[in-house]
Parts: sequence; structure tokens; C-alpha cells
Amino acid sequence: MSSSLNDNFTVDLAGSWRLTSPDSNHSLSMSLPGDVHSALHADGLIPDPYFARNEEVVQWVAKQDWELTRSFVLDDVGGDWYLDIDYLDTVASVYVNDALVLEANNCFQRYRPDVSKALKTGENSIRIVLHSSIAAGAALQAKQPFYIPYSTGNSPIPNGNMLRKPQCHFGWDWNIAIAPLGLYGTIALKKLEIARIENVVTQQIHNDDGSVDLKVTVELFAKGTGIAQLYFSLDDEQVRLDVGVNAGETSITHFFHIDKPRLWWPAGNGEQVLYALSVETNFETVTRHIGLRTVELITAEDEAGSRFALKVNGREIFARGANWIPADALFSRSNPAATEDLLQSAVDANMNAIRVWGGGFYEHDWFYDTCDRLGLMVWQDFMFACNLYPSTGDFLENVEEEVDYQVRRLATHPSIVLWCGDNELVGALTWFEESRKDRDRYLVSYDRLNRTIETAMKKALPDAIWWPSSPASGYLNFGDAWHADGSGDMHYWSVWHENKSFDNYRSVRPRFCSEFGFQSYTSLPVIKTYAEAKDMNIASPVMELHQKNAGGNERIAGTMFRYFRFPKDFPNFVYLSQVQQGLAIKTAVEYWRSLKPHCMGTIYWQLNDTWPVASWSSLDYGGRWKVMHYLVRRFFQPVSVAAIPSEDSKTIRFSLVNDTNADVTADISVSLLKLNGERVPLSTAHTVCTPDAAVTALSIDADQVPAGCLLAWRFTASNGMGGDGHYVHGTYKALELQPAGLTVLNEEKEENGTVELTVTAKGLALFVMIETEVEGRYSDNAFDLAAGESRRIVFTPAKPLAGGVPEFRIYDLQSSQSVD
Ligand code: BMA
Repeated sequence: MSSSLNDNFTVDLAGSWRLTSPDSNHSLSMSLPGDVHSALHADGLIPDPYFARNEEVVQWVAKQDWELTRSFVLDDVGGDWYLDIDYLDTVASVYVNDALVLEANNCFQRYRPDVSKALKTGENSIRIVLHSSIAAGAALQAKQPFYIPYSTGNSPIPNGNMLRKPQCHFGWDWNIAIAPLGLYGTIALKKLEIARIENVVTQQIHNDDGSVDLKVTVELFAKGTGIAQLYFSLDDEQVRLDVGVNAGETSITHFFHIDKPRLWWPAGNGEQVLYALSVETNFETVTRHIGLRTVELITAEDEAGSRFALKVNGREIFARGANWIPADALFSRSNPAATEDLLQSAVDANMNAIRVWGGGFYEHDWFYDTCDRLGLMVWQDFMFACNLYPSTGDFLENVEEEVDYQVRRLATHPSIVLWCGDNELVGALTWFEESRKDRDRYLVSYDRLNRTIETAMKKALPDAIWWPSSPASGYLNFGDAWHADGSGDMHYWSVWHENKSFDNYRSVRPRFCSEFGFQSYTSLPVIKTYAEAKDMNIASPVMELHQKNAGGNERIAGTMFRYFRFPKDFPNFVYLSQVQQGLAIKTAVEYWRSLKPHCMGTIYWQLNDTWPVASWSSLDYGGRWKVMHYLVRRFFQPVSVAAIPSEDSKTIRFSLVNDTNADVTADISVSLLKLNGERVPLSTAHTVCTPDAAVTALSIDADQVPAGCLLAWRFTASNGMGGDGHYVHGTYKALELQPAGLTVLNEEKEENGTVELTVTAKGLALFVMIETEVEGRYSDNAFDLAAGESRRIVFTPAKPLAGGVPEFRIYDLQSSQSVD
């Protein structure tokens, strides 16, 4: 999506500004869009906030106000002018030539104050005072009719719930707490000629004969009466309308009829066809990419409770995805290329869905454009998370405007399939003494907020799908969706937050699991960006600071003792933490996919990181794939096979699932894998699987697996998909693994700069993982080799290799735990 104004009518104010502190102690240059911390760091006034324990050193920055100033020249001040501002973070006063033109208090709003009277011909000045959100939050809390608690565990910086600002800015159990300030979007002065386009909203009417009517509604804003020329176009079809406008808003509707529409499909289900829609005045052009599709949320009641399935173009789609948090703790550092790389990694790991979690941002337009192109279905939360919130008139009014703006801004994106009221606000009612003691008061207060969001959303976009909260067992159902699995979406955290075993994932049968996660350390090359050699110990203060979940390092280590032997050194601790993370999430996903169509979605926590930190992510900060992401690609493959033990562990069934549109037949061969790496054939199956349900292809009795043997399988499906895997009956630590005798041959491929590596094993090698300091992608990683087997891996560096073939390290399960 894009929006542009003819050059004669815009003064772009992005670029160089002067940043000063009101006490005049600091004066430096700052580029907008940008943030104060990055500017101070670039000027050498603060150290890199992400390095070592610098988070502690930079706390002072957010405790004071900051001022941004610049000047600009206007040759002719005649006419009506307004400022166009978005992603202003957050409590800010804007002055033009010392006249106050805007008091902002919502980072999720777009502001367009009229500044005509404040301007003069010649040189003008503009000043933005960014007020400390810490001070603003405290002042607002003091004014509440009753105390509104926030999650102190997540947020070391208090009262973030008072402000319409990303909640993770105040800290989170994966985020640095520095309460950033800045402006991350547009800042421009624009001339209002006749009328400006406020927003373009579309509605699709899919007719019984297969044709589609696309209703395009344009809202114009004018200062007075006039005639606006409006040009609509959809691909090659063009229409001109002359529209009479009055002061205020005028709404114009035009219908396009598409006789034989080519539909937009989620990834893996068909093409992502996009039609170019543009709406133009003589001064401005707005373009949107329209994907024609229907979406339904199926919540029909059944024996277990009620279903939760997304249906696109009449086909139920199993959602395979992950939760999205902002791409950077300092949002101005995120950019389209890096964001696309993360989303591409999601699709490359066979995802078709992403949940934009409610503690971050409504993302930039280009984020959703990318999801449209890639076929990622977006579950979009409204930005409220894990706290309680005010329900005073001014707060709700602010929220109403925010919802109206965001929903209309994003309305045309085919990728957005569902709007959700918040993240975990119902659960949060049980987290605080105040709300436990007086649940009625806080529940009513919550409902006022939730109702405000719902009403504003439905007013702006009547056809969109509304889900009240994540997790929620249903509409106006305030039950415990962390543990009840019969209906709605579920957040299943018992394995991580309640320290249950991985098997415990098989104790619930979610209809749609929108959060479940397990932590690991960020990869060694990323740890090296914030820790020195002396800090490379999981109990060092630096490593502890880069772990934000209380008890997180203990949980990682404790779980490791449950399943593995003690890793031999720090790099192997990191590696093994990533292997166990992958195994945890694999256990959950494989079982829940095997319940299809009872379960219709698994969205794990979390795809990405905001800074280098130990977390639940499968991608490191910067986009490298952790061990888990390679496993995700396998266990999210549309056709896949999983070994699932029965509750009494006496049998292991091989489940085959098929998320494609057509039946597949899979040839599955199961063998015993001995500790010397020998494969002994055990059983085979030739099984058909329709797209509607998972099937059990074959079962093995546990007593067919001798002690010290693993089960291994390979499969090929009639659609060309295939894969392999192993299953350990018991724990990995019980296995007397033998040295794998791995050798690696590598050669540089001159033509395209990739490096080919051939990895060969003499014995059994599990979770073979290749790593190098250079950023890049491996064609496969974290794979198994039996005795005498080789695998050819292609390493594609992110940037052309400067210094020849880099040094590759190789890990495998046996050597990671071996003391010799
Ligand atoms: C869920 C999320 C996040 C959090 C994660 C890990 O509750 O909604 O708030 O980061 O768990 O604890």
C-alpha cells in the first residue's frame, strides 16, 4: 500500500533535526524517522543499549523530556496546510513557530492538525517536545478513580498501561526495558487542496455465480465546499467521478464488478493474486493491493465444546504459524528488508499464519503488504496486553479513535483474517490482588474497554471477524482458556511456566492453540554481539540480564537435566538449549496436528526477537535460524509424519497429516536405529490421507523397540513431499551414544557465492548442526545421519563472502554431552 502527494503540495520534514534536552546539557543531530536512544548512541553519549549490561546505564534517557527542532522554508504560505504525523511515540507537544498545534498521546494514531494559521512565508520552525512516558504514566495513574494494576513481572518501568504506547516498551519477559521515545513514521507538512483522502476502505461481495463486487468507499476531508475530481482504477478499469464536497467528511462509494475473479489464497493453498486499486485526486494518489477472498471463523458447537477454524474461500485451513513481536526494541531500526526476511523465513518454514501480538505495534503498511504477497494469514490483536486498563471516558474515547483509524487503515489487506480484542486481559484479572478482591469492578471495567474496541471495529468494518480476546473460550466467556481446551483459542503454557514435562502437551486437545512456547539461548554468534568471553557462562550477570523471564535460565537448565546429560561447555549449552526447545514445540505441534480437524491451528510463541536475548523465538535477533526453525520447517510441512506415543507409552502410532488441497498417498518405512548407527527395517505402510483429517498410518508396540534402540522413519508422499525423523522411547540422556565420527568437506561455489558442505558420519549422529559466524541460511540443518550416511548442505551467505570460506563449527548430540 502506498500514499503519495504531488510534490508541490508536500514539505517532507523527515531527515535531520536537532535533539536537545530541556536542561541544555545535550544538543545533537537526530534523523527522523528515528528514536532518541539511537541518536544518543550514534553521537557517543550513551553506549549501545543492547551490549552487556548497558540497559542499566541508559535508564536515565526515558526519565526526562526531549526536544526536537528544525526549520523549513515556505515560499507561499497561502491556502490550508496541515501536518501529517504517524508513529509519534507518544506523549508529545508539537509547536509551529512556537504556536502549539498538537498535543499527542497515542502512538497508534495518525495526527493531521491544521497549521495554516501558525505558518509564515519564508523560514518556519517546528518543535516536538517528547515528554517522558514514565512521568506521564505516573501522572495518569494518580488521576484514576481507582488503581489500575499492571504486570510488574513483565514491566520494570511502571504504569505503561496508562499510555497508548507499545506495552513491551516498559519491559517484557523478552524485552529490554528502556521506554523509547521518537517518531517512526511520517512527518510532513501538506497543503489541503479542495479535499484530501482520509481513507480507502473496501468490502468484497462474493456472488453465487462466482463473480465479485468490490465496494470501494473513499472518505474525503475538505475545509469548505468544492468539487473534487476522483479517479478510481482497478487494474485496467478506470472511472472518473466529480464529487461535491462540503466542510468536513464526504463519503463516496464506487463498485467494481469482477466477473471471473482470481482468488487470493493463504500460502500453500493457491496463488496470492493481488489486484491494484488506486484512488486519485488531482493532488494525491492512494494505492492498495486487493486480494479477493472470503473468510469465516467456524465456531460450530460439537461434543467437545465448539470448533475454532478459519475458512478461506470455502476451504478450512489449518493455521500453522508463530507469534510476531516488533522486529526491534527500538522500532525505528526495523525496516522493510529485514522484516521481509523474517516473514520469508516464516513462509520458508511452511507457515501460513502469523499473529501480531497485542503488546507491540499495529505494524507499518509494508508489513501487511508483505504478508499479502507471501500468503500469511494475519491474526491481528488490538494493542492491549497482560495488564488491566482504565475505562475512563477520555481513555475509551482515545481507544475508539485508535481502533477506527487502524481498522480503516488496514481494511483492504487480504492477509488480515481476524481482529482480536487483546492479549491475555481476561487472565490478567486473576493476576493482581486488587482485581482478585474486587473482580466485579475490574471485569466491568474490562468489558467497557473490550466493548469499545468491538463496537468501533464493527462500525468501521462490519464484515470483519471479531474475536474478543486471546485466549478466549468464546464470546462473553471469561473462563480459563489457559487450561480449558474444549472451545475457543488456547494459550497453553503449562510446560514452560508450570514446569511440566514435554509429554504434558499431549494432555490437552486444543481447538486452536494461539500461544505455547519454550525458551532457548540465542545462537552463539549473536551472544558474541553482547557478551565478552568472560561472560560466557549462563549464570554471569550479562547472561542473566539478557534473560528477562524470572527463573528462565533455571527452567532451561532444569529441563536439560530432565532429558539430556550435562553439556560439555558453554557453546554446547547454547546448542542443547536450542535442541530441547525444538523438541518441546515439536511434541506439541505433532500431537495437535494429529488431532485435525478437532484442532485447526498451532501458532507457537514466538517467531522473532526484539534484541539479543534468551527467549522463546525460533529466529534470532537479526534473523538467523535457531535449531528449532529447521525443525519447524519439518513439522509444519503440509504433509508430514509424526511418531506419537500412547498415553500408557505401550504403542507408538505414526500419524500422517495432509494440509494440501488434494488426497495424498504416503509410503512410510519405519526402522530400528541402533546406537552404532545401523538401520534395521521394521515396518512399512502405504497410506492415503485426505485433506480433512489426520490418519494413523501404522502403530508399533513399544516392546518391539529393544533397549538402546531408536525408532526412525522415512516417508515419501505422492505430491513429492517427504522427510525423515527419529523417536526416542525414554530420554536422550539414557542413550549410550557413541562418537559420530563426523567429517565435513567444504568447497566454495564461485558462481553464486554459496558454500557446499558434505557432512559424513561414521556412526549415529543426531541433530547435526553446522554454524558459522557469517550470517546466512543452510539448505538444511539439525538433521540426523546413520552410519556411513552423508548429507550435502548448501550455505547461502546473507552478503557476499568477503574473506573466503568461513570456518564452520559442527555440533551433534553425542559430542555436545561428551566429556572427552
Ligand atoms: C504470553 C505472551 C507474552 C509473553 C509470553 C511468554 O503470555 O502473551 O506476554 O511474553 O507469554 O511468557
